[in-house]
Amino acid sequence: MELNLGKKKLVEMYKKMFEIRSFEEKVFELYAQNLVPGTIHLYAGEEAVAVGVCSNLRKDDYITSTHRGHGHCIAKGALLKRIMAEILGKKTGYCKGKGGSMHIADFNVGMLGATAVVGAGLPIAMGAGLSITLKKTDNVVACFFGDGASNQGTFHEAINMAAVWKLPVIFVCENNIYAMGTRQSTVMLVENIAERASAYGIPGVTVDGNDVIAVYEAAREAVERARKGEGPTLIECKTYRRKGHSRIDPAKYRPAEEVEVWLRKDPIKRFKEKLLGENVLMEDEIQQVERGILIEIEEVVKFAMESPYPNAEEALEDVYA
Ligand SMILES: Cc1ncc(C[n+]2csc(CCOP(=O)(O)OP(=O)(O)O)c2C)c(N)n1
Ligand SMILES: [Mg+2]
Repeated sequence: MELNLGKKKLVEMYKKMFEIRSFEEKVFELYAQNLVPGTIHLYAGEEAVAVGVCSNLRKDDYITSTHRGHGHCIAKGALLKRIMAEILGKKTGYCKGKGGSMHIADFNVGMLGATAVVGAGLPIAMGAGLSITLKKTDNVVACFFGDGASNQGTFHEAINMAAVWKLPVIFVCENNIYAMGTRQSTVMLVENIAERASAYGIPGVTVDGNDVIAVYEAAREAVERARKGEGPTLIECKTYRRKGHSRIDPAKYRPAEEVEVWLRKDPIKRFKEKLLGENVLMEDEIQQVERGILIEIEEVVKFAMESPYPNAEEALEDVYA
């Protein structure tokens, strides 16, 4: 982890990571209080991936997301209040309270959408890449998906087509070792999913997905390559979710020693230690940043809690038929 990005950028990255973690902890708390209709898939533990990648993107670049999408939305600059309101099923949410946790999108910040269908983001990212190429702009698309999604046909189809047409897409595999309760090694003979890139003739790299700087560096190279019209890259980020797959899944299928090892590699703790160790930030500055975010999250919750639910008559509005 080399810290030569400048204090401003590093603080911004720490803030985003801490913001995602605090947001997710709050969502879990609200879920436990029965205030969240529908299900949730928390991103806690994987913050370095979304933040490392999105810190290389401009506002007019794009991302596609997954069922585990809150972190991607926040990293790309979507509004916390509207994400939280959507999760609580409120009218002020991104889908007017009718989509919930897995359907958040904000075209104003290039967030093309989360999707509950595993692997469905890959062809959408490929299509956005094609549109960029046809419009001849220098934008890029970052496409987040899991290890499980990399076994879907869409992974092959989208990456192959993006490779052949040299589309500006960064395929980011968040390898957290599990797809629900299915361990990667029981359904794949390759250890590193990035190896699959060679099948499409594009670069593939595996990085420590709990090291935000490592992710940032890998994404920087991939983004530069994509902006120059040299085509896509597959980045595999090895990471781990702190909680179970969804809701209150106790994740009993994960060995206790494994959980312990990964919790010790917590991306936020590691980044904080690095920032303090290299005197980029002092302890009191970090505390100030964290306090500010916790206050912000309280305001976000208040806004969402006080927002109204949609009326029953609105159920058929915004429906395409
Ligand atoms: C096409 C499809 N198949 C199955 C499911 C059920 N499902 C939801 S999440 C999930 C696991 C996804 O695993 P991965 O891609 O590794 O993402 P992670 O949850 O680990 O972030 C599955 C099988 C689904 N939503 N869509
Ligand atoms: Mg997974």
